[in-house]
Amino acid sequence: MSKRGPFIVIEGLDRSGKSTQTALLLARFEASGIPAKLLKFPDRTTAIGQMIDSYLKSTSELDDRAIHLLFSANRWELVSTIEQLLAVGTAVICDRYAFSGIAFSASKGISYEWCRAPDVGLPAPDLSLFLDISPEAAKTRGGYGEERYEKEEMQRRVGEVFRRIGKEIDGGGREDGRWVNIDAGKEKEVVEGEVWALVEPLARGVEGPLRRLWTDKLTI
Ligand code: DGP
Repeated sequence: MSKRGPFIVIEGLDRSGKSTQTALLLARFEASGIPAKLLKFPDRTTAIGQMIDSYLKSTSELDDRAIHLLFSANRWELVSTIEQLLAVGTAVICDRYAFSGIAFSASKGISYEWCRAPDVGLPAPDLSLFLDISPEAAKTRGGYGEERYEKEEMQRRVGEVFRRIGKEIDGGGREDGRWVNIDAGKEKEVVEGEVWALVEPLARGVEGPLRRLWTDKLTI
């Protein structure tokens, strides 16, 4: 049976270096001659993504649960693209995914289980890497921008939820893939090396079907 492409997710706090590291990871794939595609969530190019964009820029207001469901819908609308890429052996690298969905909305006080529910059944990454950085260190990297969540206290809460998610995935067997925390306070090149060391064993393809996130958490 031919292998499918690996599904890699990079998560992190704002200013943790996600965009840099996902771009460097894509370059590694390309240099190795392995087909790969970089996706970014939220994908602001779709109709749903444009609503998210104006919410993040505070040009529109939305109920916390309504925006949560839009973020989730924005992932669901890309599922067939992800599945098709993986099926033809292309690696998919995602800059943020469902874990951001839980982390940011639960940090506003919405229940963790409620936040997780709309993303149950999404394709499960084979490997999720969390770029961990303290909000203080993140702030020194040019400071937070103008967007809604880029505030120190919010980022602290978001980090706590991310660590909870990571523990649950680590402790929950292989169904939701593997989760690794990476110290993103280190030099860019060091982080890149650590990321590639974890990704390389999967880079040339993965055996077995794509799994689904948290299917044990909801009975339909
Ligand atoms: P980025 O384009 O990666 O800077 O992300 C934009 C902001 O949106 C960032 O502060 C994190 C937040 N975010 C990303 N995904 C989600 C999500 O699914 N739900 C919520 N509530 N926020 C998210």
